Amino acid sequence: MVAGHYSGITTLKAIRFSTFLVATEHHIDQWGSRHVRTLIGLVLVVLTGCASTGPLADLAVGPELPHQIANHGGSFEGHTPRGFAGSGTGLFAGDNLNPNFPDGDGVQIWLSFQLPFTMPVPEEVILRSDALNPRGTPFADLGALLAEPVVYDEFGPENFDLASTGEPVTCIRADGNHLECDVTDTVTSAIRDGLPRVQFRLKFETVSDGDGQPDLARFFRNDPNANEPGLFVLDLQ
Ligand SMILES: [Ca+2]
Repeated sequence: MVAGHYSGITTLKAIRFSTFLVATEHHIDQWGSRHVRTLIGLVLVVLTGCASTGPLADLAVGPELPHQIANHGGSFEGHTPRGFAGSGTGLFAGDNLNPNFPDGDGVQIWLSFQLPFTMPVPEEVILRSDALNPRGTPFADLGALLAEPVVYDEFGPENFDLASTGEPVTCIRADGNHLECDVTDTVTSAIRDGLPRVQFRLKFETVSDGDGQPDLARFFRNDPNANEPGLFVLDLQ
């Protein structure tokens, strides 16, 4: 009886503590502090040292592979021009976004993915979308669509010329609505380093073809100006 009662209290405390950790993770992610994440990860490992199951163990071990992570959506993402400060919600890459857009300038997409506290390091990570809806002929006129790693705490107009943190990879248009980019190096490095998120900027090799007409890779389900989680996923194998 005593042991069962004690076990019940322990389980309740574990659930409350795990809830606290999830809430703490949210705040830590706002700060982007890998050191605090690492410290909490160590605390989780110690606390789960005597237990192989339960909420703490789940948090400490993280998700199993294969695993998918949807894009963050909301205020962490959108598009910016390439030549001047500005931003919008829709996920567009290409040129001549609208008639008022300066001819010869383009736009680029910003994506953010939240990483678990900890997880196994995958062998392959593909950035994938099945929501590609081109306007004009961007893939014929603007070269390859590139995904390059970036790091930012807040998305906004001032991000437009942020330096990338690594080499870009070439994305492949698998078929009509599908896009794939092999981002294994960026994501596995981030998981090994305990980073809270990975972020990418998608842009074409050529800013504009200069014809004054829109050539855009747009990613949406129903509304071109809406962004939502799941328009892109990280596919970890
Ligand atoms: Ca054009």
